[in-house]
Amino acid sequence: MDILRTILKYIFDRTATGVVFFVTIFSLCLTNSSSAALYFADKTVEAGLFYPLSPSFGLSWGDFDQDGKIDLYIKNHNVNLPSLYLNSGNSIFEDITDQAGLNIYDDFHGACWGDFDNDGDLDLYQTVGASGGHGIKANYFFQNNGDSLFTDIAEFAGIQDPLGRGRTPVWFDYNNDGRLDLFIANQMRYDAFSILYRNNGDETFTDVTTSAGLSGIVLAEGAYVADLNGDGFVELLLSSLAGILLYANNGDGTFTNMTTAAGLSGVTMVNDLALGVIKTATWIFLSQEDLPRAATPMRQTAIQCITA
Ligand SMILES: [Ca+2]
Ligand SMILES: [Ca+2]
Ligand SMILES: [Ca+2]
Ligand SMILES: [Ca+2]
Repeated sequence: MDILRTILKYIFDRTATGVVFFVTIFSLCLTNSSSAALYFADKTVEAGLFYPLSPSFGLSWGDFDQDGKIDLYIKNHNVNLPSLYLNSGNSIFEDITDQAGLNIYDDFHGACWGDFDNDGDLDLYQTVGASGGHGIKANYFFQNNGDSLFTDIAEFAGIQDPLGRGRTPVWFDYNNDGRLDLFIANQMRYDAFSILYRNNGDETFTDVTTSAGLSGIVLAEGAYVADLNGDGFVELLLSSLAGILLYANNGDGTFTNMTTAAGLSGVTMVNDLALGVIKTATWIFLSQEDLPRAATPMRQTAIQCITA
């Protein structure tokens, strides 16, 4: 566990500051002995994923062509085109960004895969930073055509969110109607808060942020979902410059801010976090930072148990 924790801290410390200049892929190796060793080997070059001098700003795994092999999408911020890597098998990836129609240069931040139309293939939502939060720039929603080509339908779907300083989108079915809904964590723009879109089932969405009790979230960095209390409805957990924010799903289309009640109000400046289960308990792994970023390096990675 110490090894995993060290690796997690290494990844968090770098992805949270947005200064990853190339993608590194670690291959997990296990021996067959009873006292199996655990170690990782750098396979970036052999896998065809070496892309120097490109701030990745995160990545998203998803088997978009449904061949059973998980593929990889990397955003590359606004320095390079994004990269869609097709998993060819045998641990080799092929860059098919151009063929897929994703060769669009923009201020890309978080992206996530989700089958919003329940046709079996993964679609891709991509946020942009809206010119540092001072401009108007629509997000992208790439519908999977099923032939390794994608079409931007964000305008038709009503989920362009052009004012939002997009950070992290996440797909989840908040109302348990069988259709994936979309939450977007937006940061530091007081005329464009984080937003929840309900999936209408006809390839369009409706902004339900206010009626769902999620209005006014302005400092969010990351968004994560899990059914933390086991009632069948998914909770929303945010990393933000104001700390961790926990919104419990009430099961009726609304959420309640349970941050303080859950004992999470004392955590500040959370840039990124991950949920994990260790010995049946759910844990939050998080990275924090001090501002201004240039003046103070990342702080510690904290680990906190929120359920017994
Ligand atoms: Ca695949
Ligand atoms: Ca789909
Ligand atoms: Ca839904
Ligand atoms: Ca729940």
